[in-house]
Amino acid sequence: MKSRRSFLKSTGSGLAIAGASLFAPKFLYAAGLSSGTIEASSLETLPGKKPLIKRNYRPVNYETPVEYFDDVITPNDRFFVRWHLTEVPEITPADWRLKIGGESAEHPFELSLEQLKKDFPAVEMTAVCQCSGNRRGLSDPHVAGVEWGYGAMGNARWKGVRLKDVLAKAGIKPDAVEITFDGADGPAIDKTPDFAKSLPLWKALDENVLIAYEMNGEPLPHLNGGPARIIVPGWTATYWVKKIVAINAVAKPLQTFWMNPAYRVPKGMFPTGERFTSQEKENVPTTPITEIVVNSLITNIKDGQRFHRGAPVVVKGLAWDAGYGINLVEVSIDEGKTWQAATLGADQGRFSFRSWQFSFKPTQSGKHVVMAKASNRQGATQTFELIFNPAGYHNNVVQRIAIQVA
Ligand SMILES: Nc1nc2c(c(=O)[nH]1)N[C@H]1C(S)=C(S)[C@@H](COP(=O)(O)O)O[C@H]1N2
Ligand SMILES: [Mo]
Repeated sequence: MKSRRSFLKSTGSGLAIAGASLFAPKFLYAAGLSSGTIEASSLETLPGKKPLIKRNYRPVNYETPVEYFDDVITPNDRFFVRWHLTEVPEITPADWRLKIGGESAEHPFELSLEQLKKDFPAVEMTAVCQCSGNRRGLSDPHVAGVEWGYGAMGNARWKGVRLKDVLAKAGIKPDAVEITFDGADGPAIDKTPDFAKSLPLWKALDENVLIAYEMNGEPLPHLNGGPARIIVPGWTATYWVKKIVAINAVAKPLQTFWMNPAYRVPKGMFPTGERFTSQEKENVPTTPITEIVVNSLITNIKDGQRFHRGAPVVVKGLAWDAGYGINLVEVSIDEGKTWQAATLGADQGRFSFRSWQFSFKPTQSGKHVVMAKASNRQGATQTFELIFNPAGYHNNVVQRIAIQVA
């Protein structure tokens, strides 16, 4: 069923050890290295992709350069790639099977891609897929894990079927607490545990959670999880299991490395509307990461860029949150002393990136610090100081870009 002839295996010189850093939860105190480390990585082209910023080759971890975010939709060939394990089998659509079962399923069954498309209504939605560790490389002090810059995220139009429709066919027993997800990827020579995740039952039954087989109108690309993946709009990408091959309804909380200790944040550190309580324990100080925090990115200007006095400077960017809806983006051109509202672009759905734009005419020469800050309908906004946590998650620190006016 799975061809092991993936390009990952055929190239021999992998040096990076998959997930090794995840087993060393000590902090690497190297303050001051942040931005240098981010820029030191090289651009490389993976099959089917435009050049992306390489963070690791084995497993494949490549991020999207900021310049590629000039559109609200991130094209498939520019979309970041993140795998925890080195063995990522290519599965042809004809060979792919999805098993639905588990001790809390009444009628376990199996689906081909054709059946999935034929037996359940298709749904399409635009949603941001953002790695929990996006911007981890900017953490100060440094933390262990892939040193992502700003591009471990993307926004695509996903087409698939509702997970809840598929689960209904299997018949969920009243004792079910979680739905578990297993991808076809696996450990090779390294000791990284198999990637398996779960969602609380109530979240798995949310009408926005899909088993997706298309991305931006094309079959889901191999590196982004084809033939099919889970999408969980509003929650960080750790739950968006790629190359999904097994979905189980279970009566006990899933205990895998990827549920605990990985992908957790200290309890109470971040405001969260949606909590994953079956994975919480009274004597454990952490809780699973869930919703994406409010964030924004300036996409068209860079530190040190030069502009002419009296000529308009146009600042463009993106803003997003967990699906409550971005309702305000403010820009400051005086290091945060005063703020003005940017113009928001068209609303492409509450889980999508929202574009924004702001223009001004600098009247004085010298350095101008440009900052952007998004807020959502709940009144949540970005932070000015890093909320430090050992895994470097949820970095939504307001950017500061210094331009030169002459
Ligand atoms: N099967 C499988 N699914 C997975 C992962 C993985 O390692 N294996 N990584 C997850 C994480 S942490 C992220 S950030 C996203 C990345 O999705 P992308 O490669 O399409 O950008 O996939 C998620 N789904
Ligand atoms: Mo991730």
